Amino acid sequence: MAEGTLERTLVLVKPDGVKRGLMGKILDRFELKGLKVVAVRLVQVTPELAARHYAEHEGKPFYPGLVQHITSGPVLALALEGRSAIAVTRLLTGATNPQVAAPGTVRGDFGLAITPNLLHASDSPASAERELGLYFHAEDYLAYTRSDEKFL
Ligand code: FUP
Repeated sequence: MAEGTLERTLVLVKPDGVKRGLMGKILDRFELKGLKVVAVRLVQVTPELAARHYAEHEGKPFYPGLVQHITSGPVLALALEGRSAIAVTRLLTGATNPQVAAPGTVRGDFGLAITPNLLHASDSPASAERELGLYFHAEDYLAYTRSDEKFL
């Protein structure tokens, strides 16, 4: 297995995760895996930002509910960095429908419903770059060394 390219990805803990008090538990999964938190913001997503974020889903039956949910309270936006960070973060997130998401994943362990499915995670390098740009500016990213970095 290759060591994996160093990547940066976006995770959003959605309003259901924030309101259920699961921010810490969710962040813990990613931190324990070895991903480095390089930027954080608590954001009230506006309908305009939601439309940009979910542009690829516009017109789908679940789109109005998706926008309603993501704008229904604060989201915790996280920029995570690490080897193969995009794929690793998706793996830890679990399948879109929490009812069939594998145990051990965030959705598999904490959810039952598909629209309030706890979090969003970018699904490709192109999505990660686009989506990070919706929530963070270049100056928001902080560089530092984790004490366990030589093992990661
Ligand atoms: P994911 O990448 O796993 O977040 O899932 P998708 O990009 O396919 O879908 C984005 C969001 O749309 C999901 F997080 C939840 C919502 N959705 C529904 O509410 N109903 C569906 O049938 C599919 C997706």
